[in-house]
Amino acid sequence: YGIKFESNGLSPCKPEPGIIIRPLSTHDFDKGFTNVLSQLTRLGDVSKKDFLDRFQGMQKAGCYYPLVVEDTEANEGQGKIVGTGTLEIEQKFIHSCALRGRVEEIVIDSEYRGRKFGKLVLGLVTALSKKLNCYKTTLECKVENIPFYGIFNYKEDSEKFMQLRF
Ligand code: 16G
Repeated sequence: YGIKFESNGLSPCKPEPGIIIRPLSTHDFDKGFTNVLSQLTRLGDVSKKDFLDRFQGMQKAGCYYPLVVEDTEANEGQGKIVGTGTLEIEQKFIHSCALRGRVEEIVIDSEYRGRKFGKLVLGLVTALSKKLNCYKTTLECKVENIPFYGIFNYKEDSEKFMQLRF
């Protein structure tokens, strides 16, 4: 997506030997992408066709920026998706027809936590939203994850998140 990000001397392309962060690709279903997502919430039934159709829809919409962390050395060099995070861009009339960023589905495989991959993904989607001139970028998270998002200056405000579940 044309962004560069550096933190603590770690490069976004190769934070560790064998680890890369890159945009989602069609091959990632076979590399365990949905297994990572299932560690965030209920995945439900998602076949390879479902994945490809939804990914194509996102690409067509043009406002989704899904990133993945891949361990390229896992599975005898076949590669394994070990983390993900997505930036969504919403078009507004308000604020002089501004853009709003939404950070979604940030999750790292349980076996790969504690290696700062979550921070890299969040840093990248946040930097991307700034580069795309979003007037604000928001996210929903569990209370216990507030300190994590605080590292990148996400703050609670007086607005309350409301939802209606179907
Ligand atoms: C978290 C996620 C959100 C995801 C939701 C799913 C982040 C920052 N937030 O709030 O993107 O959609 O979990 O939860 O990753 P649900 O299955 O209860 O809707």
